[in-house]
Amino acid sequence: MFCYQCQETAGCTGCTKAGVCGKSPELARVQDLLIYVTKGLSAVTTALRDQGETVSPETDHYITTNLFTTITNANFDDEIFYARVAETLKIKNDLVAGIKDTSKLSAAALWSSDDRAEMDRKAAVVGVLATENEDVRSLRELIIYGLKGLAAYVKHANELGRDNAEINAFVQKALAATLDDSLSADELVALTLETGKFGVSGMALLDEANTGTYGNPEITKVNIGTGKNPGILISGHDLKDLEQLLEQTQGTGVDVYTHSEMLPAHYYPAFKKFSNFFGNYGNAWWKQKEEFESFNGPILMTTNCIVPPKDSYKGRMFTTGAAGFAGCAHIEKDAEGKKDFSAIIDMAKKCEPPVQIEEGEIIGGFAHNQVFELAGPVVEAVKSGAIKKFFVMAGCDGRQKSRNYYTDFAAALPKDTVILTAGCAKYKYNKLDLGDIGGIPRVLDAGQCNDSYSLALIALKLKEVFGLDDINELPIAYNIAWYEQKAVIVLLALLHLGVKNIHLGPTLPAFLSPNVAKVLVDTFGIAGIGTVEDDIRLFLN
Ligand code: FS2
Ligand code: SF4
Repeated sequence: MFCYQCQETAGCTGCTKAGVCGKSPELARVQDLLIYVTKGLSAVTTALRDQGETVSPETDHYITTNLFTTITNANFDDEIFYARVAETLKIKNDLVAGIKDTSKLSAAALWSSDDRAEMDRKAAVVGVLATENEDVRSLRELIIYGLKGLAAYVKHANELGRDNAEINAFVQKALAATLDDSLSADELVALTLETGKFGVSGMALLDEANTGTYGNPEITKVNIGTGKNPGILISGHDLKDLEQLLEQTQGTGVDVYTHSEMLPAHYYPAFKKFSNFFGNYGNAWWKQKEEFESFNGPILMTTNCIVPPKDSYKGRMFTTGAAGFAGCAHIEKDAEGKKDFSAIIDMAKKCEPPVQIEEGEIIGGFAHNQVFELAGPVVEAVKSGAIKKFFVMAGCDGRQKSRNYYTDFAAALPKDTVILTAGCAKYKYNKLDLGDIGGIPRVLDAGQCNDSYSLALIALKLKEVFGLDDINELPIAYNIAWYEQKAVIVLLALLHLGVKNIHLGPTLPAFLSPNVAKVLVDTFGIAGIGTVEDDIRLFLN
């Protein structure tokens, strides 16, 4: 196997024996094959569009979900991947019949097999290392990882009835382009930046889906303690799953707690009406082993990040949507799109209440609409010098000790600075008592990783209010923590919006070849992180 798509990749170069995340070589192999056949299907759908034909939303959504399932920590179930490879080939073989000139199609678009041994043979030669030139490989993978992140956001929007044909067509065109040996490095760089443009569109689509369905996030205090009832813990990013779970748990005596990236659900008005929506339990994804143990009740994983579960609670872990883990029950939609969570609720009723591991409250809900409502005091605080600088510290958390940098950095920032955050990166500092500036908390949490879009809108609004020509003239520094591929699309989206001098840590992506990294450094001023002291000095200069 060879995988280097996430920040925790072995030795900061690539996982070759087994994934640090728990991905086995067999799983890596079939995931490589799924990406290959999805590229093939995308080449066919792109050729059909070039012929002036339309592609069904079902096919668009199938491709999106294929990409999403291969994101780090989303799905560890080999059989789900073999089934998706088979279905992808079936869809593709049906569509190939409509192509007028198949001679221009790539090998991936023409390959097919229903024999598992043959699939495994093919999988072994179509992975990341099949591209020999390291710069071309780097750009292709940068695009693919960005598309995976984009697909995750689009899939959530799809669940709420939103879709965007242009984004779907781009995802497929770009995937197909990663098979095209005639593209120059410059053309691949251009495609990378175009991926960022569609990243902005994808996050805007999801933002409209979330706020249009559940209202605008508002300032909210979230309980981080526990109650006396048994509970269900819901993790991941899918708000539609949460909505259905809350509806189905009404009157059952079971409380619902959020975990990790589901925390920001508390900020939406639509969920506040559920009296059993108790609070948030625990921290970022990587502390699952201890926290799922002590939670006592069933856990529903709606997306990544799954840590391979311990046997002691594996029987209490359920998956749905793009998430999966062999041996954990997977809950599918029925024909009407509804999910039946009764098995989880029945299990919860027989479980002990969660063991309290923390107490108190945390505050969040500072997505774009709420911050725009506070624009007056915020602008005044900047003008008066009470706020000297904003630090965008969005992104991901992870297990490496080097990420303590972000806790130390947040704690060491001068008291006249404000942190803008989104994503699970916030858990590195959202329970520190960093105080407020004239009533404005010093950590403003916009929401999930996809809500980094809100941070971009806030920056654009401040640019407008201060009458600046360039977003980079604002007193905003970007010190972003990344882990998986959703952070890649957030980064590409920020680059598309013209944001420069982003610092990315705790390490730069292993998939950036020295030459590709140089392009990002020279063009956009991307940099890594250093010591807390040096970086604070640098940022405040
Ligand atoms: Fe955190 Fe994991 Fe949000 Fe990432 S829970 S690293 O998937 O997407 O962020
Ligand atoms: Fe390794 Fe990350 Fe790939 Fe898992 S997702 S195999 S940890 S590079």
